[in-house]
Amino acid sequence: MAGKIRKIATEEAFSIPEVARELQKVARAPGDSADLPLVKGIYDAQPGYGDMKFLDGLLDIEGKRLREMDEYGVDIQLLSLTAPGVQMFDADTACELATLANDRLAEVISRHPARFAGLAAFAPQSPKRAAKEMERAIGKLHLNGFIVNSHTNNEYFDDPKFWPILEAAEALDRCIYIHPRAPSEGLKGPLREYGMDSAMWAYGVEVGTHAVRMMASGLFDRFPKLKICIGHMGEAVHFWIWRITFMNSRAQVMRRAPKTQLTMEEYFKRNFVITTSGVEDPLALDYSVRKLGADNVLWAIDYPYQPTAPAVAFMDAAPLSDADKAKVYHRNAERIFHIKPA
Ligand code: 1DF
Ligand code: MN
Repeated sequence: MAGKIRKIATEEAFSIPEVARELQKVARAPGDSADLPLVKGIYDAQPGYGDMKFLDGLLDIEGKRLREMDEYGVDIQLLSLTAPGVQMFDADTACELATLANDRLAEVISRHPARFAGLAAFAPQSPKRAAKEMERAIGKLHLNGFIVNSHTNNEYFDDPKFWPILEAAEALDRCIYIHPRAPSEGLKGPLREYGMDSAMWAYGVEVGTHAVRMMASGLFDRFPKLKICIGHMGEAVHFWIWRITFMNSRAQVMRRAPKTQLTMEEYFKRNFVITTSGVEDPLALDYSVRKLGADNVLWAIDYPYQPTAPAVAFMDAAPLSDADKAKVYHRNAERIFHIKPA
């Protein structure tokens, strides 16, 4: 390809001081959540994640981040409030901070409309207020979609209590990015040792479980146009999808799972897109594009948790046609997240 190809990175994390301060309180409160190692490390300077200086990178948007984007030719970062977002707070605090984070995000985008886009946070603790904030975030702030960090108080989107959120996303025609957080109470036990309660393994187990629960519950029959994005090369769900589909139809025959109009594979292809965040493996990319189609795979860095240079080098060297590379690098992000083509 002769000209420079537009690069839109789609899972790029930021925070604001007010959310960071509230997470420091979470770090100091008693609790046993699997998110605490990361929260204590990043927000309360305890050994571990804090050593990586992620907090500086999260709070900075217009300084080093923008310079690094320039250096590696990243045109746009689609920003999202970093995990666990507002989902560890009480409902009132969560609603308030989601609103504040969305306002700040809209401000920074208005200063750099050609460089940043953004996913709106909301508080699943209060689904009705969440739906209102979602409407405001699209209608008034013109943000590009939504971010949620998997479970909230150990509950998942197949629970009907969350339907106002899914209704809002579908009605607004905006995708919900289901980003990881550490696993829920019921999942965390054997994932605690050896650093496995992290992006090494547990994040994928958590979000993969969330995605399969949604498909197997039949909720996509109620919300056929709902779009869900999952990162980390689809959290491996499509690598398993043949077996998920086969065994789900068996579970349906045994009446252990609800009857669904479509198969699990059909839901995954219709209702999900995936991103490449944090997986720079050309074989995994090749499989993903062939299995799901080049229209359903989006490029991401996972800044500041992953470095920019190798994420760009990976996609530049990817074994894809120029047309497919343009889809993964920017066209799919433009379509799914309503980002104006250059
Ligand atoms: C980590 C990874 C942290 C991802 C993240 O947000 C995150 C990490 C707190 O490695 O500690 O977004 N990730 O998406 O892989
Ligand atoms: Mn991430």
